[in-house]
Amino acid sequence: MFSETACPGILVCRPQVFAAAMVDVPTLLGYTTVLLLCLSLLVLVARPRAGNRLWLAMPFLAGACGCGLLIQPQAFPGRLGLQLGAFCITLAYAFGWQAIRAFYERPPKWGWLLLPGLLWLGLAIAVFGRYGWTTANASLRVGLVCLYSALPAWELWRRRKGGVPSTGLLSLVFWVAAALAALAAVLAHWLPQPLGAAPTQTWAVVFYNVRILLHVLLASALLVAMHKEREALRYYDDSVRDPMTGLYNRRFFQQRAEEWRDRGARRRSVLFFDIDHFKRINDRHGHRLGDAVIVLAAQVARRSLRKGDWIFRFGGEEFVCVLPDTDLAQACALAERLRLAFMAQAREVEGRRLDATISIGVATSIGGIPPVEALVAQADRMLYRAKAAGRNRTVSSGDDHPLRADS
Ligand code: GH3
Ligand code: MG
Ligand code: MG
Repeated sequence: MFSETACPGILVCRPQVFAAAMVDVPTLLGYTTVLLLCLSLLVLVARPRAGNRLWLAMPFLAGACGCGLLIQPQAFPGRLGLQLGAFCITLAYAFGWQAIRAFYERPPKWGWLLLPGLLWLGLAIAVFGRYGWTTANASLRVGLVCLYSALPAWELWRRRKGGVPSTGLLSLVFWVAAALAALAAVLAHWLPQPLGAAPTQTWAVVFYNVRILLHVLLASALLVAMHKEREALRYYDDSVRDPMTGLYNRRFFQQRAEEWRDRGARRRSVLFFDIDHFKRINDRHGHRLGDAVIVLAAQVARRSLRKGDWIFRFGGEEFVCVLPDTDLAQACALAERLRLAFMAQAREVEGRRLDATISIGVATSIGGIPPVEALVAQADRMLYRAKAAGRNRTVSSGDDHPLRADS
């Protein structure tokens, strides 16, 4: 079925070599085909709700088609069957890249997915085969494998920070595949087929198959792990966020407080703010507008505070902000910025005149560094004072008097 001249640059083997070595290439490819088909079915059946499941299955399907064609190349005239088989395997790598892009909800780049492989196919049929340029043929084919391994490797590598834990590991799998393919492309003249263009040897076929199988199994296991990790992360995120404002909730504050305690003392300040006369807003304008005012307060807090600051919705219309490495003067300045910004933006909400305001209590560590819960309790006491002093003001733990009122 396979001969040394059947298709330069693709899977070509001398049957007697394999008979002696007890390795039967069609059987090896048959196993690979069945395995790839099973994996594609598994993806389609096991992940029926995943929007990108087709892209997860496509590399396996293309790989199975490729191996199938290499087993039965006589289905097409001349060398076309083997060339189409190799094209399908290249396509499997390209679709693997798109499976990674689909994970990040990025659309397919059809030109990049299809054109390089088609270009190789055209050259293999019209030029390499005709003139016997086996090395150029093998180099280009393996070079494409290198390209389609490096692209997902890079895609994953730049997202490894802030991504799910398996991102870096999967990137590494693709980098190794890209490096091996790059090496094979350079050494194609000397490497036995199907790794390169020289006459085939048993070890080359076995190495080629084992490498593909390892790559497929590792990549699919890690990609499934990434899906699971992202799902778990989304569930976790839902459990620690308030759905109305998108801010962290009190449960997450408690978790953070424990972590901050474990990490040791660090200077920080806390703002505790509450919307003034909120019951009145609800009573006069209804709960729907009340909700809009709460969302507005969250947005203003996000915009007024800095990147490393933490904002939590503690209860109904009560918010806590934790400001790392912030002294009392800075915390009071931020609190005033927040209060004035809210006052300006809550003058009118959804076309209704509201003149809503907030009161803020500020606490900071003076002398020792108390746990954050103690700062929150202190900021709450300062908030109570701000309310008692007439609302719409900032009161800090540093002074017994309102910092500024009604500015
Ligand atoms: P003060 O100035 O002293 O803070 O007076 P207040 O009327 O704002 O009093 P308080 O802070 O006790 O009011 C909280 C009200 O917030 C009571 C509750 O009905 C309302 N509330 C709590 N959660 C929500 C919510 O998610 N949406 C709306 N619309 N109202 C809420
Ligand atoms: Mg209130
Ligand atoms: Mg309240």
